[in-house]
Amino acid sequence: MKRTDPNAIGSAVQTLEGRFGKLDRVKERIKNHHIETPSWAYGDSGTRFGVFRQPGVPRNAYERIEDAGVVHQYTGVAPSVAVHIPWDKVEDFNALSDYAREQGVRIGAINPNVFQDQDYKLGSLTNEDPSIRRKAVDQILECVEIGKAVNSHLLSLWFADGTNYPGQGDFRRRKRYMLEGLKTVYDAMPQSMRMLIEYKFFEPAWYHTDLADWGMAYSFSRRLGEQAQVLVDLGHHPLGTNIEHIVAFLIDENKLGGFHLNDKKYADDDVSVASFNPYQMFLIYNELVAAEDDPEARGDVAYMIDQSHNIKPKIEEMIQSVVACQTQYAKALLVDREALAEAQKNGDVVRAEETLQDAYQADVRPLLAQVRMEMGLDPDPVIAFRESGYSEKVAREREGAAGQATLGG
Ligand code: PSV
Ligand code: MN
Repeated sequence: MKRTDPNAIGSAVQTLEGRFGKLDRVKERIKNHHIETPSWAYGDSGTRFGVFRQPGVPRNAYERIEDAGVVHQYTGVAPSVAVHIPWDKVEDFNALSDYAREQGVRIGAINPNVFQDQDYKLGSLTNEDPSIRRKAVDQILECVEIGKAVNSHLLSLWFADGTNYPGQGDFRRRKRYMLEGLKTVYDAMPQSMRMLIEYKFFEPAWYHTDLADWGMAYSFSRRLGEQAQVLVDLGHHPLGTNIEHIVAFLIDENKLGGFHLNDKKYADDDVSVASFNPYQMFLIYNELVAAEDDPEARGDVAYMIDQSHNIKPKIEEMIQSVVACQTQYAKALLVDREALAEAQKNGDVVRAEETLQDAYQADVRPLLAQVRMEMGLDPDPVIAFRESGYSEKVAREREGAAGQATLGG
């Protein structure tokens, strides 16, 4: 890790402008591209093989929000934090919300956890036992109320519901239970709230999951109404899936609600954004930017990170991930859309691909450094954070107390 040479930034950005034109508007858009970070990625996490404790790990919701505030302080673009209930449950959510504001952030998406309670072994909303289905609905309704209390407009739903063996459940009946439960929740939401429906094709259920893919999430969201949309978690697809195509399709249907950003190599690995597949991340952002540029495309997309920080120091990994999003977003903003459209219309495959590569291969690091300096931030957020001594400080202050373990991503 080397510090950016401040004297080299101006000329590097000028060179970039020589190739891509004036970048003032691009810089504005980068400054306004916000990424939400998840409270659960700051707590101790791990795998089914074990949880590794990290020094200074936050012990409760307040300390997780404090750490999220630090990520915002160094990046300038992570002003909200998603919470998971009951992991982040507190007596007084107004007080938690006030505390978040003091840390420079606000509470974002509310994520009900209906997958850990013993009652949910055979499902939550799709359980055959009506009293368990009701319990899950009530838990989610409580999250709607929390959302209202903290002025959050996002209810983000993921279900572990599914079966492990053929014959274990009736697919069609479970589908109807799911719709019924979602509808009860949907009807209780205020108009300002959006329901984001997340899908995942396996884990912890190994045979089938009740919301296995984007088509099922899309179908439920259509049955429910305009306030229901699909959430795309990048780790929740079979290997090789063309996620950018799904993204474009959902945008065109005004059904893309948001993302859980992360990366994967094998399964739902929950490793840091763009650590393995930066080109995929770029291609996803390319679709998003194309839609931002299209006056006919509607939509309000929530960009949220959902990762499991098991090995790297958590705050550093989060800063890296926010920067990784910014990097691919910045590259996507450089795509010459006119040239691309022309090449596509003319069937010029090589020129079309080269147009994307032109932007993807550009080094946008000096541009991001300049953006940060204009925002009054250090151009090198990871280094600046390391130099701040925050990790050592919280390691001392939070020493000895066992952190509250959460499941990452
Ligand atoms: C499930 O794998 C998931 O992606 C959901 O978003 C959960 O809320 C999150 O991870 C944390 O377990
Ligand atoms: Mn997720």
